[in-house]
Order: sequence, then structure tokens, then C-alpha cells
Amino acid sequence: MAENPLEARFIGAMLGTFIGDALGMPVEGWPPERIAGAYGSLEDLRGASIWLRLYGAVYGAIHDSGRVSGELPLGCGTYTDDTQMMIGVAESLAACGGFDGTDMARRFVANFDPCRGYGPGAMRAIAKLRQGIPWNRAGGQLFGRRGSFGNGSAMRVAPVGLFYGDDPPALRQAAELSASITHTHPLGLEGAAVQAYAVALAVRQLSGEAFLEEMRAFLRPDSEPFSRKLAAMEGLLRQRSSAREVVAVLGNGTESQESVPAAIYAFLSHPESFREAVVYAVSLGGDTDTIGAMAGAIAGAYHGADALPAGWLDMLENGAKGRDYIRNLARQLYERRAFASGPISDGL
Ligand code: F2R
Ligand code: MG
Ligand code: MG
Repeated sequence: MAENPLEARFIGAMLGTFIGDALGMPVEGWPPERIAGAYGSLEDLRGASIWLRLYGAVYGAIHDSGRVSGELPLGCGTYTDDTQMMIGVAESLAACGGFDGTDMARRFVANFDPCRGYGPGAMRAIAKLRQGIPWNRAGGQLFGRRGSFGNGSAMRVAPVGLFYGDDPPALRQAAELSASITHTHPLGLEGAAVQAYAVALAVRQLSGEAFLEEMRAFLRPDSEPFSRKLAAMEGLLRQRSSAREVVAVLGNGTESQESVPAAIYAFLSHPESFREAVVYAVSLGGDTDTIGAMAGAIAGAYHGADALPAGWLDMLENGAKGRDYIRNLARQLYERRAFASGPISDGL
């Protein structure tokens, strides 16, 4: 049980990331129809035991066979790169009392475990950091020096939204700086800022039109396609669109500009329930662990730690940097935030 509602939201966002990541991991890359065929859809199974069917089936059938799809040798309730990198962001903010690029990059390197399934660009950036290339140089060397617009910058950013939630300009600055360690493309930076702000708005208990209005005001003037997709969400929400229609408009891919809008939509279309938001996020298919992780961060920030299903939490890995570690880290971040002030340090 958390001490107060704000602390509960910090814990909810960080463990919510872990739950969404672990729930989506076994079906990453699957189209929505394949997930619905294997586990049923949220709509079909509403009122029945969707949670047990999806979660139990995913963590039972797939993991009992000892393997998940592809090469990842990850087991039941295991997190992937999404949560592993979020841990690095939170550790750094809590230890330094704010953004410090050198420290955050050092933690990405120290925590790195390729078995967690990193994107190819992130792997290259972390290798460069390990070789001693400074934190504000490595990411810019990727993708022909255009930088990455993968969702790796957004999937890990929830702690920035928690820490800087009261100060949108500082939140944007810290989100973009944290992103730039591995993702320097303008869309990679904007995706991280938008996801961080979504977490901050959820902490403030905003949903629906109020959430969208605040988010529109936060976007950079040139933030196409984020602005277009936010505008489209109103129609999708009104028409109660199918998963296929949602994916056709917002996307569900590894790019920030696809999966960040998809995660926000999963929350906005299911504001009443953490479980529904996260299961729906995974049911959209594509980059399911990451859409699940980001929706889990937003919904967890909105509903708080006590809304996370106890049975799901019990299934999460709990080793050296597992469930209890992340809960304590969220508490440290919450406590450290109260004493944070002054300009953001870039660690140089
Ligand atoms: N790596 C994975 N999943 C593979 C696991 C396999 C599967 N589950 C299995 O079982 O086999 N997931 C993780 O990677 C994503 C985050 O990636 P990140 O950190 O953003 O990496 P990267 O490489 O920088 O970007 C991802 C891709 O986006 C495209 N891209 C990015 N920038 C581009 C540019 N400037 N030009 C062209 N394309 C660009 C590339 O295709 C990148 O590879 C998450 O899903 C995480 O869960
Ligand atoms: Mg992942
Ligand atoms: Mg992913």
C-alpha cells in the first residue's frame, strides 16, 4: 500500500510500464487479428475472464513451452528493453535529483542486457557509449546521422513525466535530452516529450477532451504527424472504432509517431480501468510490448498502484532489478522530486 495518492501514481506508472511490457512481449510483432484469434478480443470477452484468458494464456501456454516468439529467451512475467531502460532513467533522476546526461548514459550501459530485446539503433548507441563517446554525441551518429525515430526514447520516459510533471517546459527539456542519448531525430524527441507529458497529465487526473486539449497546447507547432493523429483520436473515440480502424489511422509500429499515439488512444478509450487500457493496448498488435508499456505508464499514473491487479503483479519477475526494486525506485523518485529545483544539468 502506498503512502499517499501522488506516490501511488508514481508507483502505478512505473509498475504499469512493467506490466504492459511483460503482457505485450510474447506477442510483439503479431497483427491484431492473430492476437484476437489466439486469445479473443477485449470486446468479445468483456464481462468474461478476459484478463485471465489473455494473461493466463500468454504466460501459460507460450511460456510453458519455454520460448517466446523469436529469439528472446525470456520467461513468464519478464520485462524487456522498455522497462530495463526505464529503470536507468529513474535511477539517474533519483540519484542526481534531475537530468544528468553523463549519469543516465552510464546507467544505460551498466543495465544493458541484450537478452531483453533491444532495437538495433539503441544497441549501436549503447555500444558507442561503452566505447567512451559522450552521451550527447552517440545518438546523432545513427541512421546516416539523421538519428533514430524509433519508440525507444518514449518507451522509457515515464519517470521524466513523473519527476517534471509540474513544470511542462522543464519536462519537455528533460524528455528531449534523455531521448537524445540514443534518439536524436525530431520525431524521436517529440515522441518522448509527448509520452512524458501524457504521464504527467494522467497524474493530474486528466482524461478525455481535457487531456487532448492540454496535449495539443504542449505539441511543438511543427509536430506533424503527432498533431494530426491527436486530432484524429476525437473521431475514433466518438465512433468507437474497431482495432483495425484504429491501427489504420494511428499505426502500431516501432516508430514513435505510431506507437505513442496508439498508447495514448488505448488509455483515452479505456479511462475507467487499468486492465482494460493495457489489454486493449496489446490487442492493437504490432509493437505490443511497447504500446502496452506506454499505455501501462499512462493508465498506472492515472489510477495509481492500488488499481494494478494483484495477481498480475505477483507474476512479474522479482530478482535484483525486478518488481520490488522498481516499486522502491518509484518511491525514491517521488521523494527526490520534492527537493528538486534549479536548472537541468547536462552533466558536462
Ligand atoms: N527490438 C525489439 N523487438 C525485437 C524483439 C523480437 C521479437 N519480440 C521476437 O521475439 O523475435 N523491441 C524493442 O525495440 C523497439 C525500440 O527500438 P529503439 O530503441 O527505438 O531502436 P531503433 O533501432 O533506434 O529504432 C527502431 C526502428 O525504427 C526504425 N527507424 C528508426 N529511426 C529511423 C530512421 N531515421 N530511418 C529509418 N528507420 C528508422 C528502424 O527500423 C529501427 O530499427 C521497441 O519495440 C522495443 O520493445
Ligand atoms: Mg521491448
Ligand atoms: Mg517493443
